[in-house]
Amino acid sequence: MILYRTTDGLFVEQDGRFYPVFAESLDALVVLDDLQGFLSSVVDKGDVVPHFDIHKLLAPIGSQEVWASGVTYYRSRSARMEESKAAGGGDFYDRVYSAERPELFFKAVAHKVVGPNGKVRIRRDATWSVPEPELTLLVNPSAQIIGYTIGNDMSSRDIEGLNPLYLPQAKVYDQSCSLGPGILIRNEPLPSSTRIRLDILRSEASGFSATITLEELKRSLATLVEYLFRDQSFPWGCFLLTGTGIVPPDSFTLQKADEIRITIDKIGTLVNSVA
Ligand code: DO4
Ligand code: MG
Repeated sequence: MILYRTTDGLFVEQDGRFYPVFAESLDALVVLDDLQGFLSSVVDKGDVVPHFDIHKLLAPIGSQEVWASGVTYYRSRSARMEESKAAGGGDFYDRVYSAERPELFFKAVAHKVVGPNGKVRIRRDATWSVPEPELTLLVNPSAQIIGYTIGNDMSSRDIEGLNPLYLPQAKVYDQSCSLGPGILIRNEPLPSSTRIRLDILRSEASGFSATITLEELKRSLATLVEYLFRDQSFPWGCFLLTGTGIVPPDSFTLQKADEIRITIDKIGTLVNSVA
């Protein structure tokens, strides 16, 4: 079942049919003890809407904080070691890749998040920017993973490469995060064969495409969530991006009007363009 937030309210989709969800907000759903059970009962009632307008989709977020994990794939470790080598920062990425404690950082709250078909931004003071396509967890206040969506952790590689301490500036700015199109609500884990695909389309055909599977994710999702909830509470739950395994070659930087398409099996495709 996929939960969507739209300008007309919340809807759940199963087998291509859409059902209205009469809840006050996404927050009210995330705090339920059994969201999957609740949405199944909505579907069972059979109140199908005749037409679902995808142009009305909003980012599937309410009062949740958005956090992100870093260097959870070998490709992210290698790319970052290279970009920060000149500044003497390369060693940090290798050390965090092998350490027991994962890298976790604050990414966004709702007003910095862009929804499906919205525009993500390149920082005005950045010269080298990339999207980071990441499986994103919806975690309830009791630290249970209750859903999965697609996240784009927009990043300014030149700023992070100057000094790892600049990471919050490289990663956190208006429209630096995108989520959607909906949330796959599911209590069971996703199979490790789940594919994440990134396509960057550019009119002059010099875009980029790559695919990776969750098999290459170094850490378990449960461990990432356990560290995030250590000494920290989330009354409305939270989103956790799980890191990128796809980094375009060093010669690539995003440009205005590029279209970014991120597809994850069973969840869908998140499409954004660059403002
Ligand atoms: O260490 C910097 C951030 C890493 C990150 O965002 C990622 O690996 O996805
Ligand atoms: Mg990332």
